[in-house]
Amino acid sequence: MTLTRRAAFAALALAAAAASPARAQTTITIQHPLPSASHYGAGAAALKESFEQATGGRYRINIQRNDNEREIIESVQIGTVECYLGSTGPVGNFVPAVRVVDVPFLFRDYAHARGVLDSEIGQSILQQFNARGLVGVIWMENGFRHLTNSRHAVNNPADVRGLKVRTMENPVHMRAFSTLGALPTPMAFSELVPALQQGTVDGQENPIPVIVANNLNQVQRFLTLTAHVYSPGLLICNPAMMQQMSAADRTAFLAAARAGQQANRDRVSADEASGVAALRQRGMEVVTQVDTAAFQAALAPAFAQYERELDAATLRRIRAWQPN
Ligand code: EAX
Repeated sequence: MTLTRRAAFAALALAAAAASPARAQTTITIQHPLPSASHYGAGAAALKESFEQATGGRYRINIQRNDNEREIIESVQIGTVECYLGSTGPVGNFVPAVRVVDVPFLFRDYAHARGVLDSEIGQSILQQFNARGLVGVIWMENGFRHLTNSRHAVNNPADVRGLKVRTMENPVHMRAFSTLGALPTPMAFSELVPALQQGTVDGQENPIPVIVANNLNQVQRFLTLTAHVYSPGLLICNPAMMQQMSAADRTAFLAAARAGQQANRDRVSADEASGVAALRQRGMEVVTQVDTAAFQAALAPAFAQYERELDAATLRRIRAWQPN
C-alpha cells in the first residue's frame, strides 16, 4: 500500500473515531473469597459472560478475590465494591433474618436447600436485605459443611469435645460447636490457614468444594463427613448500583445472576462427586460413616435456643417444605 493511501486510511480512521464518542462503559466489581477455579469463581464467571454479552459491552464485570467476607460486605454497604459473592457466614451480622438458614441439620439435602431458597421462603429472606442498605440479589451455594482437624479422627460427638474449631463469624454455628463441647474460634477465612499452620486452632469446618479449592489437606489430616450444616451462598449488591441500571439492564443482570447461580451449583455438585476421593488421594483420613442422629441429639440444647431466638415459624416451614 502506497504511503498516500496508508495516510488516507489513517485519516479516515481518526475521523470515524472522533465522530462516534467512545461508548461509555460501566464497571461492576464482584469480590469473592475463593480461587477463580472454585464454585464461586464459576458462578462469577458465568454471570460476567452473560451480563457483558447482554449489554453489548456497556457493562464490564471485574471479578476480584478477597478472602475476608465481612470486609467485602462492608465495602458493598458503603459502595466501594458493587457486589459480594460468598457464604452467609458473617451475613447474619448485617441482616439478622439470614441466621435462620444457618441452623445445623436444617436442610435434608441439596435438593431441599435449593428448593427452599428458590421458593418464596428464600425470596422473603432476600427482601429483608433492603432495610439494611443491601440488595440480596439471589441465593448462591457454598455447600454442606464437614469437620476437619489435625488431632484425631472424629467418629462421634464426644470426639469433638475439647477441639479448638475455627468457625465463621457466625453465632449460630458457634453455638452449635460450644454445645458439642468444642472451643469455637471465629475468624475470617483469610486467617484460617495461618491459624491451622500455627496450631492456634485444631480444626475447621467447610464444604468439600472449599476444602479442595484451598488444599486444606495440606494443614488438616482428618476429615469427617458430618454434613452438620448447609452453607448457602449469596450474591449481594449495592442498592445504588441496581438503581442506576435501566429496567432492561436490571432484567439482564438478574438473568445473568441466574446463570451464575446455575454454574455455581453445578460446580458444587461436581466437587461433591469427586472431592472426597481427591482429598483421600492427597493424604486425608476420611470418616464417611457418621451417626447423624447422635450429632443431632447432642445439639438438642442448641436447637431449643434456636427455636427461641430465631424465626421458629420459618424454621418449621423450611423443615416442612416439599417439592411440588
Ligand atoms: O465462603 O469462611 C468460610 O469458611 C467460608 O465457607 C468460605 O469463606 C467460603
